Amino acid sequence: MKKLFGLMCAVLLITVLAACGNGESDSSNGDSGESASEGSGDAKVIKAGIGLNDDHPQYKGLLKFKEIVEKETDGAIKVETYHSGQLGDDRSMTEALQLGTQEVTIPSTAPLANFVPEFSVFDIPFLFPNEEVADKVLDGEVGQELLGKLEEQNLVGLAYWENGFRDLTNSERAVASVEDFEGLKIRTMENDLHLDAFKALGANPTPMAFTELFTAMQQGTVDGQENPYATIYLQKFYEVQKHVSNTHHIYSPFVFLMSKSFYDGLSEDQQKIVKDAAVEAGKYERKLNREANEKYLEQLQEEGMEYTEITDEARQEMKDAVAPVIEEYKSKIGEETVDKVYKAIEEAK
Ligand code: KDG
Repeated sequence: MKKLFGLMCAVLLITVLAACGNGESDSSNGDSGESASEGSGDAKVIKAGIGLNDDHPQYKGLLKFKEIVEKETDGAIKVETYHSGQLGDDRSMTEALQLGTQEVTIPSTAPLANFVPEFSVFDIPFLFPNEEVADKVLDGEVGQELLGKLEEQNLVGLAYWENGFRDLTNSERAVASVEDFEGLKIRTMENDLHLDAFKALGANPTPMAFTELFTAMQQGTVDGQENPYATIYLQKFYEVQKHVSNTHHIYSPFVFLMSKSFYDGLSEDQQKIVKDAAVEAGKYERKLNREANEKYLEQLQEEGMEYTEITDEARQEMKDAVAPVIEEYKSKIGEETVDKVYKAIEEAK
């Protein structure tokens, strides 16, 4: 009887120890190198996830955010960083922020328009002439006003970062003019304006999460996609895509998002630290991203991609083809927001 009791105690002890061990390794997936439970004491933990990989300027910016926040709060806030969609795609991570099960994500504004329709103003093709004008508009009054609208969705928009001007790639043919879009199966972000703009160009678009894109191109479910050169290069899309054209059809901003319930639980000092850190890390990310976009077109060609230059005339034809779609969407986005953004662009030029 005594022996049996001893054996039961030993089994119980082993089970308890194994359970503790599991808890630690489960929570140490992040690249922070330190798990939420391990060594962080009473620290608040920010789980921050993005869709792009750890070579991308977006991830480098996120590491900068982590460095600033952990230093400025003396370790009272820890940041765990996750890349490559380890925590989900733009939409599901944004929903996790709303639920309070994740604290930070940095989606493109395009999928965010499913939460706050006014964000679709940045999906108007050929809206921004260059990055400098985009910075002024986004960091200025109308850009900040749009960030404020996120609160109704239980989200806090701390800053704009940069994804950049989007360019077309595909595995079928060189795209030099509107006619070349005919029938091409193009993956778009999950956004109605993008979808309708590509239909107007004659393509056959499919909305899809970024996390599914590489496989879809590899398996031929889609012929092509559109993203900035940095993403095309760093995500190795050249392995499954042959042609690249400088369509530059949309400038994609990123929004640095925080869960509102987490943000509201921070002290005022901590709120200021995370806000300033998101802005500071964003400046760093924009700089890295611009350097990356400048050099990667050449490297894409070195990897074997064929580059097609879009002439001014061809770009004008593309603008004409999507003009009715823009007209249609003005009321869906909200005339007031569209007018404010157009005005801010004129002033910034
Ligand atoms: O981390 C951001 C990415 O998830 C995504 O926004 C990238 O531009 C993108 C796309 O095409 O989905």
